[in-house]
Formats: sequence, structure tokens, C-alpha cells
Amino acid sequence: MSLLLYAALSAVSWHSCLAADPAALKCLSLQKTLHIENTMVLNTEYVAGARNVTTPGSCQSTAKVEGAPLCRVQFVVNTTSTSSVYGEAWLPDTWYGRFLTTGNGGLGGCPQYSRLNYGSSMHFATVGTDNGHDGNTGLPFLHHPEVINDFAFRAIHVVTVVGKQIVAAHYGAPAAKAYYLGCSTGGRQGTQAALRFPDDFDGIAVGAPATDWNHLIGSSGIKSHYVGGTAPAPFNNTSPKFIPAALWPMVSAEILRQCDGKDGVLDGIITEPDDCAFNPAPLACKPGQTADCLRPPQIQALRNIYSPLLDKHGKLLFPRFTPGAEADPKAAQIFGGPMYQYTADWERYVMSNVTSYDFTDFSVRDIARWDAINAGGIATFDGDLSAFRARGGKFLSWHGRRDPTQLIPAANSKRVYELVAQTLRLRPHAMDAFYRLFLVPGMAHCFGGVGAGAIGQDDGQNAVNTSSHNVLLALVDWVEGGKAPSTIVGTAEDGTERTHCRYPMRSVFDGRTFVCVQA
Ligand SMILES: *[C@@H]1O[C@H](CO)[C@@H](O)[C@H](O)[C@H]1NC(C)=O
Ligand SMILES: *[C@@H]1O[C@H](CO)[C@@H](O)[C@H](O)[C@H]1NC(C)=O
Ligand SMILES: *[C@@H]1O[C@H](CO)[C@@H](O)[C@H](O)[C@H]1NC(C)=O
Ligand SMILES: *[C@@H]1O[C@H](CO)[C@@H](O)[C@H](O)[C@H]1NC(C)=O
Ligand SMILES: *[C@@H]1O[C@H](CO)[C@@H](O)[C@H](O)[C@H]1NC(C)=O
Ligand SMILES: [Ca+2]
Repeated sequence: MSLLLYAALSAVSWHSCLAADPAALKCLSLQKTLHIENTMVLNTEYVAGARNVTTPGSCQSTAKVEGAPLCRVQFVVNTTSTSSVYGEAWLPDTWYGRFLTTGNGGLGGCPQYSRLNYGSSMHFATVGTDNGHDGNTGLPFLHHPEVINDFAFRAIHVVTVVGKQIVAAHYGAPAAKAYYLGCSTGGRQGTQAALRFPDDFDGIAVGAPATDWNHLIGSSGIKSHYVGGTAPAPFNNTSPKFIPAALWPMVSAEILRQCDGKDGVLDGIITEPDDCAFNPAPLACKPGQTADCLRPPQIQALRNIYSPLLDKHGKLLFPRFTPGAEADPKAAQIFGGPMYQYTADWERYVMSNVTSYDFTDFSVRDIARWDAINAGGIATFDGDLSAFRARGGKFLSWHGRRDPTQLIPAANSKRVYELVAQTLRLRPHAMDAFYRLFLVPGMAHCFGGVGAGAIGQDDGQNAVNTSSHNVLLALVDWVEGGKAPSTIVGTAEDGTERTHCRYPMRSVFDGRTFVCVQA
């Protein structure tokens, strides 16, 4: 983002609030009184009542502020001579002494304003960042290894260190506890924080983490490839393997026919998709049939999509696509025709330093090459959380079981759980002491989907505001009260609730309701 833009912005808002309110004056004075290494305070703005504020960058133009009154501090931190990170701190007047850093999504150049709004509404001093570049594309990475480093591990750490200093200056005392909340790429960032900067947070809540990044993004591209995607958009996929959008509902219906009832309830939710051995054969065209059926290359594409990705030695590279998740509209990002955008961007702008690339032969060999480069240490697939555990950190993870976006199947979070347990040689009861994973049947990517998906993970997802139903409050109770969450109760759009179990417990229908039982 250009410094010119920041300069213009700061000139406007400094004068826009003329209130004599002491809280407002204190907020505005931060612009002059804050002196933090490598950091320029661009603007401070006192938001006296709920309203929208203007936002810099290309991601959005306004953001809603419901946690007002609060002090909004916009800043930029130089991370190297060729990279910088934009950050915002939202400091509510009614502060409960807690600090919260929020993560990003996708290719991550957009502060997640909904989480800034959510965190500050819950009375956390809340920080967010652009993760070192503007916009949700990989183009800023091209020939910019330090921008990649910001994205891969540094931005969250830097805004956390600076954010804590801003909090201490504003309130006259440091935060008592520090938390992290993020989903998707934000889930990976939170995991990276626990691995690389174990002192930054007392509690970390992550959803649908994009961990094992190289395999995740590589396998997403291979999944696009299964249906004939060989180039990024715009690209007209005319492959015989391509499955047009109109035929996917038929695939979903067949998957539900085969697997919905396995959990004892025909409700459109597959509680344990990893137990669904979907067989696409019934969808094949019968002799003479030309419509509403699939031809052999399409059937083969489905077999590939719903099979785990193995390397040439037969070792698992990445879990399969989740049966049932194809029903989510976002699945079209992978199966809609073109090569998945994040795979295309990561290959071109990071792995190959080019602007155009031929994906015709994209394969597991390319994933091996990505592994070898592992730009910025982005993989984030390391089970050694010993330092975070030793400092008393608590790690709460959730993952929707109908997650299609970026192909982050919940099975990947099970893998990460097992990796941590194996690396630290911990049995489930010992894992429970610091690391808990909640699997949410029916939930799409981070939130939404079908089922009881509101668990306090973001703005608009806080249907019941208590720690039994809210991952952020559950984490606070765990860190500050030693009360670990045994379950998380989610709320569906129609207000019905379902108890979500912590892995490795299973969610089982007892004839009346779903209960959690030992695996
Ligand atoms: C950050 O870097 C820019 C460009 O190199 C420089 O102009 C600016 O003074 C630096 N800011 C701080 C606070 O060090
Ligand atoms: C305020 O911002 C939200 C999203 O950030 C947007 O949906 C809404 O339209 C905005 N309202 C106004 C009045 O600009
Ligand atoms: C939800 O609970 C938290 C913690 O008690 C509180 O800070 C917050 O104001 C509550 N939010 C709403 C919308 O009631
Ligand atoms: C891409 O280019 C940058 C700078 O030109 C270089 O430092 C980096 O190593 C290159 N990346 C790869 C994967 O070759
Ligand atoms: C895609 O290609 C086919 C075959 O060449 C053509 O008929 C069709 O119009 C094209 N569609 C678009 C959207 O370009
Ligand atoms: Ca079911």
C-alpha cells in the first residue's frame, strides 16, 4: 500500500473529531505520543458511537464499528527495508484487560474487519493486519521474498508486539492476557504463532487452519486438474473430465443417498464424512442415456477427487475432498473450470517468479518441488508445540465437516492433531490439557453451511453469548479460569442447537439426540 494513501488518510481524520471528551482526546493524542520502533502511526480516530469507518487498501472501502466507543489506531510497521505491514488497533473504552490479534484469509492482504468488530464488541483491545500486502492475490509476492515472509510468519507477530505496546500506552497498563482468533489462512497464522512465537499468546483459537500449506494448495490445484483445469481464469474448460455446475447437485444427492443415514439421521448432514466411501458408479450414463448422467472420464474425475492424494511411494500427501462439501457454492472455486486461483498464484508468483505458467502437467512432482522451496517456512506442519505447551498456552481449534473452500478438509485438522500428539508423545487426555479440536458437522468453511455452525467464531456467529456456545469465551474461561471446554454447542440458522465433540470423541445419535462418545 502506498505511503501517499496513508498520508492523505491521516490528514483527513485527525481533524474530523473535535470532541472534548477525555477519552477522545486521549485517543487523538496517541498520534503524537506513541513512539514505537520501526512504526509510524498513520492516524488515530475516536469512534464515539456505532458507525462505519473508511478503510484503506483495495479490499473494501468501509467497515462497521459496533464496539464503540473506541479508539482506532492505524499504523504501519517496517519489517525490512523492502517490506512493511499495515495494522489497526481497535481499543474499546469498555475494556476487560484482554488483547486479541485477528488473522487473515486466503492470500491474505485484507485486514479482517469483521473480526476487529467482533473482538472489540467483546471488549478485547483488538488488532488486525493486511499481512504485509494489499488485496487477496499473490501478485505482490512476485520477486518479493520479504513480502512472502510477512505473509508466512512475520506479520501477525509484528502487529502483536506493536499492538501490545499501543494497548499499554492507551490504557496505561498492559493487557493481562493475550489471545488470537483466526480462520483458514488465519488458522494457519495462529498455528504458526504457537510454533514460532510461543510467548505471543496465552490462548489461540483457530478455525479450518490452512496448515500443511504446500500440500494443501498443491493438492487443490491437482483437484482442479482432475476436472481438466489447466490454466487460471479466464479459461474455457472443454475437457471431457469437466463436470458442469448443473450436474453437481446430482453428485451431492447421490452422496447423501449413500452416506447421510450412516449417522442414524436423514438430515442432509454427514456427521462423519471420513467414513463415507462414496461410489460414483450409479451416476454413470446407461446405454443410450445422454442427459443427467456422467461419462467415464467424469466418473474417473469423481473417483480421483474423493480419494486421498498420495506421493509416488504411496504416502499420504493430503486428504481427499470431503464428501458432501461439493454442495457448498464455494466448491466451484476448485471445480468450476479454471485452475484454482491460489494454486495458480502460488506457483506463478512465489514458486516460479513468473507471470504466466502452463499448468497442463501440474502433478505431485510439483508439490515435491514446493516442499523443497517451502517459501517463508509457510508449510506450518510441525507437531512441536512444546514451548507453547510449556508456557501454559491453550490451543482451541474447530473445523467444519462440510468445508470446501481452499479444499481444507476437516480430515487435515485430525492429521495435525495426530502430528502434535505423536511429536509430543501425548495421549488424548494429555492433549486435552492444552490442545482441543472440535469438529462441526455440516459447517462450511469457517462458518455457514448446514447445521449448527454459529459457535462465536466471528461477527454474526455469536447466537448464544456464553462460553458453552462461544469458542472465544470458552478459550478465555480455559486460560483465565482453568475451565477447559468439554464440548461446544453450536446454533443453526433456525435456532436449533447441536453439541459438537472434541476429537477423538465421536458424535453419535443415541435415538434422541447427538452425544459425544469415546472413539
Ligand atoms: C519505513 O521505511 C520507509 C521506506 O524505507 C521510510 O521512509 C520510513 O521512514 C520508515 N519508517 C520508520 C518508522 O522507520
Ligand atoms: C457499513 O459497512 C458494512 C460492512 O462493512 C456494509 O455492509 C454496510 O453497507 C455499511 N453501511 C453503510 C451505511 O455504509
Ligand atoms: C458477550 O459476552 C462478553 C463476555 O461476557 C461481553 O463482553 C459482551 O459484551 C457480550 N456481548 C453481547 C453482544 O452481549
Ligand atoms: C524469486 O525472486 C526473488 C527475487 O528476485 C528471489 O529472491 C527468490 O529466490 C526467487 N524465488 C524462487 C523460488 O526462485
Ligand atoms: C467455450 O468453448 C466452446 C467450444 O469452443 C464454445 O462453444 C463456447 O462458446 C465457449 N464458451 C465461452 C464462455 O467462451
Ligand atoms: Ca445425517
